[in-house]
Amino acid sequence: MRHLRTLAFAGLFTAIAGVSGSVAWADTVPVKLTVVEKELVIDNKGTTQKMWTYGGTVPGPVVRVKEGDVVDFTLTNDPKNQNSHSMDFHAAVVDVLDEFGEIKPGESKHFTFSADHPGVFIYHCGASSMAEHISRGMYGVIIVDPKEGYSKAFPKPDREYVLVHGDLFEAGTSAEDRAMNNHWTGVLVNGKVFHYDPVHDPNAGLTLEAAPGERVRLYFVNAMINEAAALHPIAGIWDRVWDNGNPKNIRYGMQTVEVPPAHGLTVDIVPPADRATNNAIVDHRMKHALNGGITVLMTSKSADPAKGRDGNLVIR
Ligand SMILES: [Cu+2]
Repeated sequence: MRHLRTLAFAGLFTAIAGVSGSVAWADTVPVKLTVVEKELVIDNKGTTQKMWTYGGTVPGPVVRVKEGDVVDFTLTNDPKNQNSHSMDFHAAVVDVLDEFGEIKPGESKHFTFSADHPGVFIYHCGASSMAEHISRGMYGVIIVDPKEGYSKAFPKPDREYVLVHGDLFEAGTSAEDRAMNNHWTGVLVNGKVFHYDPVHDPNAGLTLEAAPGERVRLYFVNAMINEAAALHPIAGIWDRVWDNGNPKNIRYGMQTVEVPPAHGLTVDIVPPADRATNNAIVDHRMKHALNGGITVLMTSKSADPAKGRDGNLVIR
């Protein structure tokens, strides 16, 4: 898993006093992403489609910083690309025409911003037509961990996963048709339809895993361009939900949570401790679920200890 946080304290030595009186250090975190337009596998049987990506994957690399860090960002538009591109970090408060402006193939752009709001945010391309750039795969997740750290209301999870739902259109669908959702064919879960669902797709070889009773945290982002996602864990209940991933926005015992386009949230599920179980994490809008938007979370005592731990948040 690409995990772009670096722990260099160089440059910025700003002490941040948290509400609890604890002291955290703000870091400057260098993040460099290159836009790559390429053929990419979009399902479990190996079908490819021309996608536009940050760093060659859909979603792009997870960026993870802590509240108060300065993100030192450089975007490069590969000279082999055909299109102008840009970067819109939803975790940033800047100028849409300045920092978020587009650059041509062969150009680079640098800007910084302070990640002052904790949570889970989408980043995406904002170049015209935005409908085409996002739905061809130009999106990813930035997690801003709260400076207060964990607490009783925001406990440390045993496993963490990132799930991003995006659109799949028929190859060759125009920007205008994408904007109107014409020729829509399915939901990409971390870049593939039914990516983690061996129940509905015999070619699927991956699932999310946990041991019985573990607290599993999902950072969920809806990158679909026109439609909300109705996130529900079949055979489970969201123990806690933090809207936008901010620990202050807490709800308990939720069944289905609506996630608008270009929004994110953090949810915890705690499967039973006394048995092995399965949950189907779905976008409960049936056309979304039945066209790719289902993820199986398996719990067993033999769960892979590497999954959902140590920065291994996106299972590929
Ligand atoms: Cu773009």
